[in-house]
Amino acid sequence: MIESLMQRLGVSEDAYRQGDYAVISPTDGGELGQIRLEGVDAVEARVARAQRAFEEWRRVPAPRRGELVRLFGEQLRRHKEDLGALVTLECGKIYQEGLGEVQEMIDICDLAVGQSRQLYGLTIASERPGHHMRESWHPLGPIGLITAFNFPVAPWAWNAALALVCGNSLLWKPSEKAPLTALGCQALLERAMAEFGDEAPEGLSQVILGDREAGERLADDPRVPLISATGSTRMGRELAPRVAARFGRSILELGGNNGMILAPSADLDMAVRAILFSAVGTAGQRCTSLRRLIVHESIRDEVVERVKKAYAGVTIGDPMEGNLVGPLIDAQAFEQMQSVLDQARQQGASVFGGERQLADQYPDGYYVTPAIVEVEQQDDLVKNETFAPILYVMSYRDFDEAMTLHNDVPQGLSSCIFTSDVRESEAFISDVGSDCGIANVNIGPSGAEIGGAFGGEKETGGGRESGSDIWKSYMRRQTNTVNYSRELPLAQGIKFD
Ligand code: UN1
Repeated sequence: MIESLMQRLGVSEDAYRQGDYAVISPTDGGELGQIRLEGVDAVEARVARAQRAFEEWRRVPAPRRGELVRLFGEQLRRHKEDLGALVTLECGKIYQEGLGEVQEMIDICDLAVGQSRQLYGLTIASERPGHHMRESWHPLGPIGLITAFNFPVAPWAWNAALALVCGNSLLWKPSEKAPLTALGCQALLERAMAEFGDEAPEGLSQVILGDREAGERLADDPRVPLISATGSTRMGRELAPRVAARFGRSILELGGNNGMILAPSADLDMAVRAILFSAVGTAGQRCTSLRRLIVHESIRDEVVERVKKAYAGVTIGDPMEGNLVGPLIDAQAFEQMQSVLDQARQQGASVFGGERQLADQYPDGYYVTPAIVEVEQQDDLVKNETFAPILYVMSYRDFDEAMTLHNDVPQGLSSCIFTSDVRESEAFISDVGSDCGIANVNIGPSGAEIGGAFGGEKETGGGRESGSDIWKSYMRRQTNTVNYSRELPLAQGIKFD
């Protein structure tokens, strides 16, 4: 299967059959290919190429740059099933979600094409006669993109599509756990470049298959003005100071610990469906996965019972075969989940689910039953993000208590409330409500559309990607003052003669 997928995507066999680093599928632990990991010298050479490509690409008019992204979007439409299946094979998310991820790529391409004609600046009133002031936006440089295994292609595309129309070149370091999807995306982009013609310079987009050292080399390079990274809070804590030390900018999309406040007035049918998708979808390996359910004490028992019933109907197995839950990424993720569940039991929490499944059929595939952990209080275990399907359940008495519990975690990515009380829903998204980058009403915390800004506060890193005015992050702002008079008045009325 892998051969035919890679062939249709346009990746040559050499790229994934000749190396000493094995790429493993989490579905059954089988080997998908072997790649060569590049060292720091190769990164150095790639940055130099990216710099040259940037110097040419920034001269191409922005709407023409948009045309390249349009062609890329067409390639993605044509190969949605192939790339979606590759995401499933390499990362284990179910095929429907693999397709969904490619759809996010297509959507951001559409947005970026429109944006390419709207890289608007401002005109500003000058205090001096015969003067014009304006603000304009210019391309930034080679952009470094670091992505994670769980969403191996969409976050790259959110950054890449906008960065390209903004006139930048790209250096992409994908997760070592998901290099093949990166090669697939690169091959499709290269096809779009070939169709686009000579204006797209060689080296406009490059993939760096490397380990942590390669990532650090990229982060340290002063020719790369912006690093946009998705991953764990631990990774961000190491990366951000390196980039800051050379005054580079970073966009960080790190861990989440996403909560739902479930009020007594909520439509429980809707809430249970939302809980199921957001806690169990992608086997709990989305940064937006629902991890904390803060439910009103009066409905707690009913809700827990209904959620358990919904969990019992979830099919676990081969992610290509119409199941709802695929495997965890690897043995380490499984062990981490088990260790957290053991600690919860030791602390007296009640644990439902969490067992390994299908071990006979897939000795090297780590399938689990999603877990529900009822806790009395929000302790350190709950405050930590465990990248696995564990849903903590806590109850609250009044709205203020729910809000306090909700915000009392170090992360601040996504959040939601289910309620029919407009006072509660408005308070939740008010200045004193959720402290997260994303706050939803009667919708779960995951599955965001690309039109909004995506990212969060506190340990989530503060970065934003995707829609809204995020394109500005990939450009440099310039303030221009033009004197069209025959005098030279100074600002602030200063006399200097
Ligand atoms: C991620 O898990 O890193 O909102 C990204 C969502 C998706 C993106 C998740 N659109 O769940």
